[in-house]
Amino acid sequence: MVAITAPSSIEQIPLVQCPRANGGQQAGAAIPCVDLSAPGAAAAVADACRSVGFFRATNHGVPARVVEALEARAMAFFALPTQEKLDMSGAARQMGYGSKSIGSNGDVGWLEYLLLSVSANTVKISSLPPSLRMALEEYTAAVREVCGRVLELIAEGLGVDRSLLRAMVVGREGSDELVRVNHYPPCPLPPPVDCGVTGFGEHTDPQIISVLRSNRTAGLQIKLRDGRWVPVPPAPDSFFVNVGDALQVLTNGRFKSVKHRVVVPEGAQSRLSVIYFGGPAPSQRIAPLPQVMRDGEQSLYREFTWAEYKTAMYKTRLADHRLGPFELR
Ligand code: GA4
Repeated sequence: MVAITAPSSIEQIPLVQCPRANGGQQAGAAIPCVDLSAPGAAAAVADACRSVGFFRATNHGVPARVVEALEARAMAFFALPTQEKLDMSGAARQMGYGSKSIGSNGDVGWLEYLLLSVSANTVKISSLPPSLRMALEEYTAAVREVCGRVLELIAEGLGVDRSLLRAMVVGREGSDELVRVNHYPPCPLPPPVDCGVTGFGEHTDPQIISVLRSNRTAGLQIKLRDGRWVPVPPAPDSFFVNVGDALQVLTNGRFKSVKHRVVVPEGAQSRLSVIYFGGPAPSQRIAPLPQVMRDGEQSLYREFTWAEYKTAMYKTRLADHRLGPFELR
């Protein structure tokens, strides 16, 4: 018999209890799916953002070759020796290549990643391999359009001016757009794994919306309103959209930012996900949109700017309730 010891680095990675009850098929049913090109898309998007804060988007218009090119370049990058990855990605605050450590307040996960500022479609890290940089730029340009389309549909579904939300992110000078490429190597524990290994701990995204795409490997879970964690079955041809904290405030709590996490699946596959985070410009005031408020309705939040929220966010841990200090009542 061979004794298997977990590599020492994983001792620092918290183990998360995997939900067992909800199988893939059944869980998938809890996740709304919206055809972005269908006539009723605005109502369906608004409904999904209200009930779950998360949905799967099909008919998004992003060519498969753009997605596949990025996936191939990113996998090639992650296969490089660690020092090369570090050397290529620079060391700006919290940006660039990272491994196991998320943020700067002690969060850890079983992953390595690239976190890049992509505003105005310039990937801000010039030393990345040119082929990866180009693939990222092409991908970002396409997914930014998905973000724009979803923000238009959300606005329409909320009954506010169609371009109001889109204009905060897409094509807006100084908007704060990030792309994160997460690579989760195969599970470090031999099967059967009773207790899942945390890939990315539970959190909400701070931005307006996030648009995620992953390869065929499972792992993403979302927390439903009733408190159940459900796995999100992989759908490599679709994008998943998350409501972020800023959209929760802009809608005065009508839409809720969704808690999500990644639990590394058992087996030998590695998971690759790419997330575009649509954030506004630092000076953008984040407060409920006057057009969504009913007569006499009070704001649930004290007003803040995106710059203030980011400063507060960098002082928190992943699982913290970042909107807490901004809540009134
Ligand atoms: C969560 C969503 C995005 O991945 C991210 C993360 C950011 C980071 O990696 O630097 C944060 C996290 C995220 C929120 C709290 C802070 C900041 C890590 C962390 C512990 C890029 C983002 O915008 O907020």
